[in-house]
Amino acid sequence: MDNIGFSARTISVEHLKDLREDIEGPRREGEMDETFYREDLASFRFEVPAELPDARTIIVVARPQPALMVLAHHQGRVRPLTVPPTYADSAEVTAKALEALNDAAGPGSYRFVRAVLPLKTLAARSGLAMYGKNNIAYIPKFGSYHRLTAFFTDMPCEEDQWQDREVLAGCDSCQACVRECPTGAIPRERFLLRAEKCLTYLNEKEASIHFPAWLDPSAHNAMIGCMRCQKVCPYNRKVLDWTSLRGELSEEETALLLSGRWSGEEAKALEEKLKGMGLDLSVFPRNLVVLLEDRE
Ligand code: B12
Ligand code: SF4
Ligand code: SF4
Repeated sequence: MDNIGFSARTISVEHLKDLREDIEGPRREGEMDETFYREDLASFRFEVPAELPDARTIIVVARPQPALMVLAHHQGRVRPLTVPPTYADSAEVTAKALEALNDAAGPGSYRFVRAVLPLKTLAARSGLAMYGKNNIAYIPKFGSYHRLTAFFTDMPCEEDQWQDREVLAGCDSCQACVRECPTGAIPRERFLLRAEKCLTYLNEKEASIHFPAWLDPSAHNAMIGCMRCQKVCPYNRKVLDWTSLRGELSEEETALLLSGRWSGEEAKALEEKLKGMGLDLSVFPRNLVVLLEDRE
């Protein structure tokens, strides 16, 4: 898989209970916001999938991915908008990973079923990635610019790579992400992110839900998500300029996106255009409004 740009590691399904404990332990200790847990973590499935009852191995895969740039024409100006790595091409990465796994295993010899599991934990527990203090997973050479995915397979687990989670060596003397985070989501006093404060959590919510009053509008810096703790990180120095320009939005298209009225023929055409850029209309919620209009 290395030859086509993927990195992969394997863990035995025996560790599903340990993986669950990595998530449930901090929850039991009261370190996790319950609403966040219900919304984002309760859907993990820490069991062998019904469609592959003889699964023996979990394969976790990382594929380097650039940040994206979209040029939005708005009120006579061209505004470059960043879409962080991993918000695009998710189906393509999964399909390519599956193809590569099938090729590596020999067509038809083993089955692969997508795993609904905590991917950073899997990557860190297999040694594929290390945690940054910002709780993001880093791989060699590409830092945090990569997409993770995982599969169950009936392939025997010849190498169970389960291990202790590791932190990047430079974090102790750095802490730049702690200082840069606009919402105080990266705590000094503990490792686990305060996910419920993270700008990404706040701006991935539905358009009808208002941003909390304490959030400074100038915190917004990307079309979706937030790039601050990744941009400031020295482990991303080599990938910071790795950006893929995906196209432009006309004044009319930007206005339609901002209006939030995403039905009818025009919206359909915009949806198709975004799809062509590898993006999805559903990933452009209300922070676009704050980003374009509050900072004129
Ligand atoms: C829920 C979720 C979120 C939530 C919560 C994030 C979080 N840190 O938990 C929100 C909405 C805030 C979010 C934000 C982002 N996300 Co997100 N998210 C997820 C999701 C669905 C689950 C993550 C998860 O399991 N969280 C639960 C917590 C408990 O797990 P954890 O973060 O790994 O925490 C562990 C560490 O704290 C560790 N730990 C605790 N103490 C200690 C002590 C030591 C010494 C060590 C070493 C470790 C350690 O143990 C914890 C549990 O194992 C995954 C997809 C998936 N299926 O996994 C994507 C995913 C993790 N997200 C991703 C991305 C890209 C992001 C953003 C970068 C998006 C952006 N802004 O551009 C931000 C990053 C924010 C951040 N600083 O973490 C990518 C990760 C890419 C990467 N390189 O890491 C994923 C894998 C999606 C994907 N397929 O690409 N996300
Ligand atoms: S910015 Fe510094 S402290 Fe934060 S993850 Fe990167 S190296 Fe670690
Ligand atoms: S993504 Fe933004 S808000 Fe979330 S932890 Fe990183 S810097 Fe803070």
